[in-house]
Amino acid sequence: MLFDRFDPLKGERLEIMDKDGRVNEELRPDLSDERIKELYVRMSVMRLADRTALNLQREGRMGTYAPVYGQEASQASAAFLGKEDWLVPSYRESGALFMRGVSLSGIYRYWMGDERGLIGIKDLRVLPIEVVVGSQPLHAVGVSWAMKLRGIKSVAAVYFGDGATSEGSFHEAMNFAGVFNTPTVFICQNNQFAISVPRKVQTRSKSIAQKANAYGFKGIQIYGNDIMAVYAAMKEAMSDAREGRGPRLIEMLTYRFGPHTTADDPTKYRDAAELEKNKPFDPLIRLRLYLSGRGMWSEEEEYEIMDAAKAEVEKAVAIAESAPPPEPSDIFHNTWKREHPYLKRQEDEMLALLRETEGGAPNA
Ligand SMILES: Cc1ncc(C[n+]2csc(CCOP(=O)(O)OP(=O)(O)O)c2C)c(N)n1
Repeated sequence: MLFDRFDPLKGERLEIMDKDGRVNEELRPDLSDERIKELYVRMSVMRLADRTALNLQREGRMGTYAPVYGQEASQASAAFLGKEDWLVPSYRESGALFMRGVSLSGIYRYWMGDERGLIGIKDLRVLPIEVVVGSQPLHAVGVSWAMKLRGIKSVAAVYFGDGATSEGSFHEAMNFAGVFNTPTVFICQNNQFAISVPRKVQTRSKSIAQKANAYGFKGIQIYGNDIMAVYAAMKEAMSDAREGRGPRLIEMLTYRFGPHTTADDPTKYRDAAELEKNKPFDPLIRLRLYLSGRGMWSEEEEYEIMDAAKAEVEKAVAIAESAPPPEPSDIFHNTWKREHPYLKRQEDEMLALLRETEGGAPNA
């Protein structure tokens, strides 16, 4: 069992496929080469879709965006959830949503400022995107506790960054999960930064994975750019949580190649040399090397994969951009099931203000 074998307190971490695409055969999980190829193709679309979002923002066609560049293998963990499970995302999870089956056009629409883009996610058992750092682990624990109380074998997998582990709500969630043995899988994508704050000043702990020990359940640190390690850790964690063996924490070591969001400039706080040092650990490069070694990848095929990806992404952009523009009131209507009196008051105030200013800026 991987969670017992790799002890974060001893500085042990799981890696199965190294940066050159070589596999530790003893640890090789039950992922067929066909499935690996399929994951490579979807992760390639994810990367192109991500870069396209960044370009759209730079062209003034999207509001803000939080890139996933470099974190594609960690984000692909969402492909290993069952239909009956819940995905609880932060703002960084466009790749995870995509792997879960949320439409790209919907994701684009959301980041273009139209919340209706993600209306359908509840049917996929995905919670709304959470921007308040560290708050969604509590939601995931609530959801998974509800599942447990109802006797439904469903796990809530919650995504957050290394910075989020400094929030009190993260610790409350971990404690509650431990005490009530909820079927929760905590996924920390440790991309080494919380905006400009490096991981090494975020916590004195040697790892984030070891924090699970304090709450009485198991944690593991893995190389999050290694899709085999991601799959193996997810499989064990999901099954343990589902079968009542306890919540699990997976720390996925990765690296954010791009900016935190389109609103910051990482060259102000990050050494160019550090970025270069991390580039060879790219999650897609190692997969390409692996597949190539198995005779399942060629440059010619890469062109085909990229052509198909380009068509898929362009179509999503066209759909998102042709959607009817949102009404100002839409921002109030897509989270709560029932009308919330506090939000209703805010909405009425906003509409009155808009009428007063005929849509122009108040006090203009
Ligand atoms: C409660 C709260 N405090 C501060 C912020 C501003 N903020 C947005 S993202 C972020 C950093 C989060 O870093 P991390 O948890 O490591 O996730 P990453 O963005 O690297 O994926 C901060 C401080 C916020 N959104 N919410």
